[in-house]
Amino acid sequence: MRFLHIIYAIIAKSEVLCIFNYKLSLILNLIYKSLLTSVIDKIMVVASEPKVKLNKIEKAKADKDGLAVKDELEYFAKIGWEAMDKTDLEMRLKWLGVFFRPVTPGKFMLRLRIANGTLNSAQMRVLAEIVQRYGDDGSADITTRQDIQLRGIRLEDLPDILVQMKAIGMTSIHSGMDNVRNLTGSPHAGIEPDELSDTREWLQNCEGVVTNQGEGNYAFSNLPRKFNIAMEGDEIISIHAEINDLAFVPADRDDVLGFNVLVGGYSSAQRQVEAVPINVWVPANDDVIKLSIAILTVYTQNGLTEGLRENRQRARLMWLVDTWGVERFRAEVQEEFGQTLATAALKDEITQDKKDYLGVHPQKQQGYKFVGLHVPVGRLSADQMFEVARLAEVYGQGEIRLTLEQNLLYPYISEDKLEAFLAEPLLEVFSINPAPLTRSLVSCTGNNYCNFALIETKQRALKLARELDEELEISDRVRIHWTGCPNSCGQPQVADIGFIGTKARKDGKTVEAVDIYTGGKVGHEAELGSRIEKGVACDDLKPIIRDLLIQKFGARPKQNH
Ligand code: SRM
Ligand code: SF4
Repeated sequence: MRFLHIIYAIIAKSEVLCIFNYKLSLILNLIYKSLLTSVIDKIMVVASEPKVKLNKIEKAKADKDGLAVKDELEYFAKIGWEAMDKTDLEMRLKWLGVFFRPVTPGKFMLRLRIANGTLNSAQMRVLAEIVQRYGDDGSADITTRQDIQLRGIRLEDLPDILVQMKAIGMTSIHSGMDNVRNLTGSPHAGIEPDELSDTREWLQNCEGVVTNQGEGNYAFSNLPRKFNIAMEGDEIISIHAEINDLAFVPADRDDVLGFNVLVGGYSSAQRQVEAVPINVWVPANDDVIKLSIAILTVYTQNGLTEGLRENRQRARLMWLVDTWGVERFRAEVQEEFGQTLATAALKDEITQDKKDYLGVHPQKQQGYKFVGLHVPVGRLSADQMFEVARLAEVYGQGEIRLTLEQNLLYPYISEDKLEAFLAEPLLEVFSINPAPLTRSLVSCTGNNYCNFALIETKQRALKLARELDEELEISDRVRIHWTGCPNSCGQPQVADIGFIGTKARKDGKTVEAVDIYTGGKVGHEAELGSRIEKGVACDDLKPIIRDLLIQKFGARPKQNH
């Protein structure tokens, strides 16, 4: 180009002197200008592209898609985790649901996908066998997304474990990092006598499309950030629609049952924001899945141009909605959907507050009850998992449900076996009617396994709840949620009382502490709670919470307390 520029300059000059050069000059002039135009065009295109500074994770994903490690797992298992590339180990393995735990190096966590929290006894038994082989290191947690995480897993066993899981129709794919996470729905779907719509079918179909039937799906393996989907099928809302990136809530439109659509809810260290309606209603048919895919596509395809891939703290779907406004967001989704979207139904069908479903409940199907069991902070040992599976087979039809409150639910307990079921020893540990504070306790993983954690959560949460249950008479349940750091995995903002782990100074020392939140409401008038106290040392917490329970939640001290 530079050479051409010089030639053109010479000819152009000599052109003035010599008319014979005219034709040559004209031809060169044309070549030069067309080349120049194409270069200018290129410059203009580059200049018109937004200047994107990809964040570290985006660069790593651009180098190699997270899902690519699926084909390398055998190799990793052979070389061992110590020899693995750091980014593969700490980041990309999460696309397979495999989490390296810096707190327990070499003992991995495996996060499954259990759409709508529905599994069967055969699956539970295989999961129990997997963790059993790791002795004291092996356990499982029911998560706040109606899911199960297995602990103590060794890398060398993972290829076999994934094969075993596939054989029982389970997968862990896409369950971490920038993927669509476990799909949550009503835990009582299909068994609640008055339910409006059974969410299981939609969620399982959506799961199949998103994960490519568990094989992994490159279409959705590089979202700008995680993506949470929830769907409610009942007038008693059990999901947390308000903190999901995409939520479907039941709504009648012209006497047809369907769902109003909310988007953008999330909680993070920097921002907690409720999902907003986008004035869309979809009927309860395959449009639910089509719309989910359209929203995911719009989110993924505009991530780069709209700056979502620059800053991890500004990458969730709500940031795109903020940038465009709801109207444009709706229009873009409609374009992707390929049909005119119906406007939202005037009101949704959510009329009742969230229930916990512990205890015995009438079931839609005659002759059966469904029974909710409380699993203290969601933790299960291998032996307990075997028992959970056995009870489902002996007393039910082999089906087990998980709740967002980290509990278990058994459908199809035949009425003639109910008494014997309730007398089972497992129900002494996993009670159907625990004391009010223990009953509604939720806790994230905390510092036993999570390197983000600023405090220990699960044991501390249980101890405080049990002690206060001993001391106080409380007529209503009080939902207390603990989370070990501001990432808010334990959903403290939706709780009556929420604790977020932090550090504070006490007597010249740094100690484990919490920020205290209150006012979270769930159900038909959901609201996020707000912070009332900062940096309270965990050791000083009990009298403060005792007072709070007495003043705000109608608790009364029991005699002798
Ligand atoms: Fe979470 C990261 C555990 C639900 C917000 N979450 C993590 C990691 C993976 C961090 C890590 O690598 O150690 C934690 C794994 C710890 C471990 O060993 O167990 C972790 N999150 C959990 C679970 C297990 C908590 C629990 O005890 O139940 C939940 C698993 C759900 C599942 O089965 O898929 C869990 N996390 C949530 C929720 C609640 C929800 O989804 O309703 C939230 C808030 C809602 C949301 O996402 O908007 C949540 N987790 C986060 C965040 C902050 C996200 C953000 O946009 O900034 C992180 C950190 C991150 O992604 O950068 C995080
Ligand atoms: Fe870990 Fe923090 Fe999530 Fe708790 S809230 S699991 S400590 S990242």
